[in-house]
This record gives sequence, structure tokens and C-alpha cells, in this order.
Amino acid sequence: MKASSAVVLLSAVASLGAVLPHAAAPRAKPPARATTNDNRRPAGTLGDGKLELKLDVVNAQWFPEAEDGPSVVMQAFAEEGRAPEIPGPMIRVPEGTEIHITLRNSLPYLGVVVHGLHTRPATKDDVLTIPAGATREITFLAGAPGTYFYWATSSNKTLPYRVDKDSQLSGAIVVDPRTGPVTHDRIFLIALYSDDPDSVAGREPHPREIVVANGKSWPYTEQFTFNEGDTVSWRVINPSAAPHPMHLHGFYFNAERTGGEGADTALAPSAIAQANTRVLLPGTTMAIRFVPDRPGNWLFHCHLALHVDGKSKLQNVLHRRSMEEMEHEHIAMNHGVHEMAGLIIGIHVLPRGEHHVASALAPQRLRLLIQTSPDGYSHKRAIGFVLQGDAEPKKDSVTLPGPTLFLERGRPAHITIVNKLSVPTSVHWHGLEIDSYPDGVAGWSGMPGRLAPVIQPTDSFVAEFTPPRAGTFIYHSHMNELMQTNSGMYGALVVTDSAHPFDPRIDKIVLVGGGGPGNGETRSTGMVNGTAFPQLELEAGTTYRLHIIQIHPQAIVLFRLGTDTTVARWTPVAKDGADLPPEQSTARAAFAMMGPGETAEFLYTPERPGLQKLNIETRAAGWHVPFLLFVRPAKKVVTN
Ligand SMILES: [Cu+2]
Repeated sequence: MKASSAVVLLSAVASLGAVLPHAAAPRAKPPARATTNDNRRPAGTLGDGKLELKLDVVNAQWFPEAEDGPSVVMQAFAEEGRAPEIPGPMIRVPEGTEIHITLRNSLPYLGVVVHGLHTRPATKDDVLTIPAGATREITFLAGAPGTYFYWATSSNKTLPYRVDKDSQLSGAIVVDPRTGPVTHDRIFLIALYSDDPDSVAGREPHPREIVVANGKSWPYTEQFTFNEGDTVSWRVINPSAAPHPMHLHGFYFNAERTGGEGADTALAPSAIAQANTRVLLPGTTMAIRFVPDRPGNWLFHCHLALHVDGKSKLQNVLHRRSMEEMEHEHIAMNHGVHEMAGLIIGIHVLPRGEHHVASALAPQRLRLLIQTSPDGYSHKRAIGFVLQGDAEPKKDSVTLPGPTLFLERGRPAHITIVNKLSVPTSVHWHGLEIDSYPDGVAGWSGMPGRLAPVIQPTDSFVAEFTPPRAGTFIYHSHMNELMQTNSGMYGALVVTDSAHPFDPRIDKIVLVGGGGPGNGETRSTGMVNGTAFPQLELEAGTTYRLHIIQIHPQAIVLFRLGTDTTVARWTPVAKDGADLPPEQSTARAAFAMMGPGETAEFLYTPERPGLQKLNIETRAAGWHVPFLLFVRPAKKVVTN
């Protein structure tokens, strides 16, 4: 009896096994092609203060690069009657609109959880769970004006872990004020795709990471043409799994609003700081404004090298090629624009007329060699700069980090860069408001008919520019940065004038950068002023000006100054080379978070003798450099 029932059971299981795949997997038709959503068309039908929108979650064929380039099946939102879109259809309505959404989940097996379809501001995240094949409806008021987003997951992930097939399930939500002028803005939604779980949340950097703006990777992202002096308003939304330090070449931008999925805040005019780099953490948004007032070609891009690296292309995800193979190809095709990929937006500024004013001052001439030191990083090869003095520097000499360059505001600089490497390179004068041609993006900087060349091995390039502003800036390689910048091609650039002198007794540079080559699979460790054990002697009662520069291309860095148990106070006075308005220069607890490409100046007065520590640490990148500050007693002033 027992035996026979076992046989019956077994045969039932066997026949089920044979039948199930057919029953559960009806032959699916090939997924539709996803169209690229440039976030200009509000989705749905708006009338009588109501938005009616029907959305479907489907599989779609995604082309993040050329329209006839490589593609991959991803999950995407589709508005009823239209092709699926990446990123998802934009919900853009005036304040006060009632939004009614019918959401269907057409994924064959997977349930989806949809976030962000609720009234703003919101303190808690309302979610909508939709089983495979099911439909749900939701009605909510748009709420407060601002930049928001909705997103979905089919793998039950939180935002920082959503990198796979559901990584493009995000859409913009923009609520416009009921009254007031309409802003002619553009909206960029950032997404990150990786098929490797180790790359999520920055645990491991990985070459198989595709970062896109509005569904496309450089050089297939949208390019913009402005007239010199135009005002540009952009909203940037980051529902991707990683932070992105967004850097604008050549100009400052003002972040006028910052927010996230649930709320958006207009900054008071006194709180708006000029920046050329700002970290957008996962789940945050910003509305920026800038005035490109110099002609030429410029970039707005993520400053994490992996997110703009030419190896971060879809074919490298699909074919899982070895690091060596990609590296080899990368060097072979090193010719500028195609050497980069990912989160980069191109900007062309058309000239409005001739207004070049020649300086009467004699130029400051520098000769900067780029060389290799076989074991510059104790047994690891270093690549870096060395300044030519009276005699030619030794062939294998490299200054780590690069020598601090001191330029004068308003005085022309004439810097001859000599490439003594066996690979091409280029040098970017990060943060300086200079002409496009010397800006350092090979094959891009400059204007049609006069583009900056790659600096080939044995070749040289003369960068001629006049820094218009005194402050703390950076120079670094703008080519294969995982290798070149990490290996030492970075240095501090200080522009002085009478109001911004540099006195080595009180002006102290804290330069955070890579400590040897990194690549897509390994991170460079961190070094500060060229060492993992930096220290400085200070005097109690003296006010110092700390010039902090963060140019580690694989890390977001946290700074904390104090003892192990107390936090010191400091006063920020400049950001990215620009003086802060007085109302922002107020004493505060000495914390800072800085992405690659950010600089800041702080006034700091150690109050009493003893040991203070500037802790410089990363979370995802996993390294930590304590900067020891030995504070000695104030010298007694001798009086007669
Ligand atoms: Cu990035």
C-alpha cells in the first residue's frame, strides 16, 4: 500500500515536472524596444485639475548607447498606448492636481513594489505591491512644488541595492508652482545598471556598471547648445544605487533646491552656495542654475572615475571580458571622446562676440613633466608630475602628490605639459573659469575646428589661461583616471591675490587622493598629502586656514576634526574655490562630506595644546587616514 502510493506520488511529481514549464511559461513574445525618455513630455491626460495616467510594467529591450548598438532586456514602465520608456514616463503637474494612476504589472512571474506615488511632502514612503498580472489603482494629490521621483523594484530591493533588471524602473515627478513664471528647465534622471551584486552600494567597484542620464550613456547622452550668457535650469534626480559627485566644467552652478523622494526644499538665497561639484546621494534630487558665459565645449559629469570610464560599456557587461582584455582595447582606442562613457552630458556654448582682454602682465611660465617612477608607491608604479627647475628633472622622478602650483589671479599662466609616459594623457584645471581650449578634455575642449588634442607620448601641450578668481583648485589627469589620477596625476592649484594670500605658516593643504593605480576591479587606497600617515604641528591660539581638496576618484570622503571624544569647531570660508557669502561663514561642528572634485576652506583655531585628529575616512571604499595635529602651546610673547 505504502509502496504503491509512493509510486503514484512520484509519477504525479514527474508528470507535473513535465507539464509545469509549459503551463507556467507561455511562449512570450520578444520584448518591445524601449524608447529614450528625455523628460520633456508630461505623461497622461491633464484636465479639470486631474491627471489620468495608465502605466504598465513590462520587459523591454534597452539600448543605452547607440540606437543600433548593444542592448539588453530590462524592466521598464510603459504608458498605455506607447512604447516602454527608459526612464519611466514623467509625471509633471501643477500644484494642487489630483493624480489618478492605474498601474498594471505585466511581468510574467515577478511581483513589483512601487514607491513614490503619494502626496508631497511625505514623511513615510507609501508603497504599492502588485502581483504579476495584477492591476492596482491609486489616487493622490500632487502636493508641494518640487522635483521628486517614483520607482519600482521586482527584487524587493531598497534603492541602494537596486542595480539589476529593475534598475531602470524610475520616473521623474515634477510639481510646478500654481502661479509664477514657467521655468524652461530640463530634467535628468540618473540610473545605474550592473549585473553583479558585489558592485551594489559601492562594496566593490566593478567595470560592469553602466551609469546613464535619461537612459543613455556618453557619448549618446543628449548634448546641449547654449548662447554665451544664457541661463540654464536643470533638475537632476538620482534614484540610482550610487552617489554621484556631479561636476560642471568651466562654470559654477547654484543648487537652488535640494530634495529627495519625499520632500524638496527651496534654499534661501543666503544658503545658495556656488559649487562646481556637488554630491548627489542615492535618493536625492537637486535643481541647479548656471550661466555659461564663455564659449566652447564643456561637460557636466560624475567625478567617480568608474562612472565615466570608457570601459564601462554595455558590451563589457554582456560579454564579461577580462580586465586585461578591456585595458588593452582601452589603451588602443585612447583618443578623447570615446575614451569616456557613462554619466556625462556635453555642453556647447556659442560665442556672442569678441571680448578677449589681453593682460598687460608678463605670463607666469611653468614646465610640468608627466613621468613614471617604477616604485613611487613603495614597489608600486607611480605616474605623476614634476616641475622643471633650473635643471632637467631625473627621468624617473615624480612628485607625489603633484607639486602645489601657485598662480596669480589676473596674470596669464603659460604651462607647458610634457608627456613622458608611454600612454596618452590630458590635464584638467579643475574649477578654473578659463577658456575651453586649455580645459583638458582631449578631443572635446575647445570649439569646432580647434579641439584640444590628446597629449601623445613624447609630445607636449601648452595650456594658456588667466585665472580670474583666487581660491583653492585642483589639477589632474582627465584620461583613464582610474589609472592615471589614482597613480599620482593630481595636485593642488592655489590662485592668490592680495585678499587671498598664501602664508605657509597658516595656510595648510589637506590633499586627499589615490595611493597607487586602481582599476575597475580594485580600488586605490587613500593618501593625504602623499602619505597614509600625515601629521602637522600647529600652535594653540593661532587661526589656520585648512585648504581641503578631495580628488580620490573612487571615494566619497568624510572628514571629522577633533579628539576621539569631542568634535572641534571650524568656519567654512570657501567652497570649490569661491568665497562663501558671510552669512554662510559661521562656526560649526567640524564635519564635512566631500566627493572627488570638491575643495573647501575652513578657518580653524586649536584652542589648547594636545593631540587633535582630522579623521579622513570612507565607508564604501573602506580606507581611513587619521591626520594627526600636534598642537603645541602658544609661544609666550616677550614684553619688556
Ligand atoms: Cu557617479
